[in-house]
Amino acid sequence: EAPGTEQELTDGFHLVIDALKLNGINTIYNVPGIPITDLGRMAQAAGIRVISFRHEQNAGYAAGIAGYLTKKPGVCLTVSAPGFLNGLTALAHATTNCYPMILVSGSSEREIVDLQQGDYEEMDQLAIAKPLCKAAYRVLHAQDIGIGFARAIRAAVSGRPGGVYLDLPAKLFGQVMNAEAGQKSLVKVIDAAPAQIPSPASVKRALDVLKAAKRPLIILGKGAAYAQADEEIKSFVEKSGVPFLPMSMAKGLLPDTHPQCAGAARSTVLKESDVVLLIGARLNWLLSHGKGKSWGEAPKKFIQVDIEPREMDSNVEIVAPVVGDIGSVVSAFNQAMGAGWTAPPAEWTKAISSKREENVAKMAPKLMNNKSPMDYHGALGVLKNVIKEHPEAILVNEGANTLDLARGVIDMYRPRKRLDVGTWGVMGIGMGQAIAAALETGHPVLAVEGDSAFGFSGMEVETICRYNLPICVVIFNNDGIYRGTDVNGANSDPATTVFVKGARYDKMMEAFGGVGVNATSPDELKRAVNEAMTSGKPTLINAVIDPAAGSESGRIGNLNPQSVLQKK
Ligand code: OXT
Ligand code: ADP
Ligand code: MG
Repeated sequence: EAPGTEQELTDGFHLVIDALKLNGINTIYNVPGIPITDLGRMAQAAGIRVISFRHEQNAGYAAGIAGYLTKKPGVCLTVSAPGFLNGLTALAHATTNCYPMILVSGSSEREIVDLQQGDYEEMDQLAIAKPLCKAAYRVLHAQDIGIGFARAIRAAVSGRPGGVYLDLPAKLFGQVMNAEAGQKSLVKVIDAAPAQIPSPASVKRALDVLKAAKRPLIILGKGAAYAQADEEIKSFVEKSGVPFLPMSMAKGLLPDTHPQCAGAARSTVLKESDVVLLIGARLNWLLSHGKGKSWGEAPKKFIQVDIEPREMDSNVEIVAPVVGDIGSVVSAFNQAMGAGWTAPPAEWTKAISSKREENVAKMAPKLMNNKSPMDYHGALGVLKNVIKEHPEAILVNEGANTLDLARGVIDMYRPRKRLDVGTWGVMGIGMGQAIAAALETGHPVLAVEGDSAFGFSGMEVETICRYNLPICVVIFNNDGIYRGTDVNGANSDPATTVFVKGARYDKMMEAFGGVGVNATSPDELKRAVNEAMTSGKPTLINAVIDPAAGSESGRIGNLNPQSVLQKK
């Protein structure tokens, strides 16, 4: 060939990287291996932030929460079969929680997989992923990489956000094509999540119902936090004068200390309200399906704002469904309310305030106790003040008692600062979510973890140290699941819910060069957390909690089936 006539070439590796960059995706959460090791290396060389984890599930939880925090799909990259399956739990979790995420997995040779001839890591991954996510695609030709990523991105973020699976067979990466044609084949997704404007009639119907209420309530869910319509929501809530109840991850959308916040009067407002406006919250188990004892006797009307039409009437009748994106809906509410809006009857708002003050006053002395070993309230009283002094910090939280009590005790002040177990109540989100939160926001992270909960992702403390992230992990170490006091009467094995007594999780952090502290009193805990928040050094504090302090399953013990035949 004469000089100058050879074509300029590109290949599957480079097209994948170019497709991500073209769409503003600048972070990949991954675990390397065949066939995607070089893809990670090349992506890093091309300026993408490639964060390598120790287990795909944690990389997946990181990607999911990155999607929640940024409204861009978080990308998790894994190897085939076992790596794919490890990531799949996180993909299903993202879908369940409405987080936009793309799981990209390498896969084996189609010809061999489909004939089931026993390829290296053989598995029909596309078929397995399909029922667990919003959409699943496979790309077989290099010239389709651009379209494949465009479809994946659009599917993840448009409508109700969720998880998308993208299958990339090993052979694809090495496929070569003309570089110019390759560039042309890429797609920059325009308006990936188009505004969904509510119909004026639905807006009017909703406001008419709300206006006629004597005891109205607004419930804000994590969909409202996801929407990033913070100012619109705040002015709507304030203009309406209606008390609001934040679901766990919606805490801080308006401060928990806001005069209209009914978080500390939860059972009262659920029972006594006559009209309930749900904004980005589903009537699932966390809200007792909108019926039964916790909702009281009196008839109730529900108004629901959601982007997903099929969410309406899922559990009870919705008298005023408003389908649209929360930003558009709430701004339509604000406009349609006009100037003549009257606040709900003072009798109602005063009743809530006094219940709230009563509950807060009841809790206050418990938070001041200086017991050693600590109980949950003594330790949480310290952490409540840490977040008060660092409202920009992100709180990651999992466990049973550790979760339920921290949710009630620690006030949040800003939107999207509380990240927890979500709709499934899943253990294991801790370190993945902490890592993504630190990377995506640049803010310090406080991860408050039950000792069992931490165990599901604990190896990622190495990742935290490797990337030198400003994460302070506080482990509420009560020697077990719910409590550390169970005894097995049948043989010498330990009881099923207890761990090694007096374990020192702080030593795990020290093994990788981070700061480890053993804290046995609220004072020691306070000193150690404050030090970590100012230094920004990776820190793990083993907070020694009284093994007898917790209760079975925290606040959801009622969900445990009971045997009528034998006592435990
Ligand atoms: O109004 P009333 O009077 O009712 O009072 C309420 C509020 O008004 C009031 N309140 C306040 N008072 C004063 N001041 C303030 N600021 C205030 N704020 C509120 O307090 C009460 C309670 O309020 P709350 O919390 O809002 O209301 P309530 O009634 O609790 O709300 C109901 C729910 C359902 C919305 C709420 O409880 C909730 O969100 N729950 C989520 C529960 C959850 O998801 N739990 C996690 C799962 S548990 C279990 O499954 C576990 N596993 C199994 C497992 C899992 N999950 N995953 C996997 C992959 N494998 C296995 C395991 C292994 S937990 C677990 C480990 C546990 O052990 P750890 O060592 O980790 O943890 P420890 O328990 O600490 O040992
Ligand atoms: P929580 O657990 O906080 O109650 P859920 O996860 O049950 O919240 O509900 C979130 C809801 O928000 C989902 O039904 C989802 O469809 C909806 N949602 C998510 N993003 C938006 C958005 N931008 N606009 C409207 N609804 C949204
Ligand atoms: Mg525990």
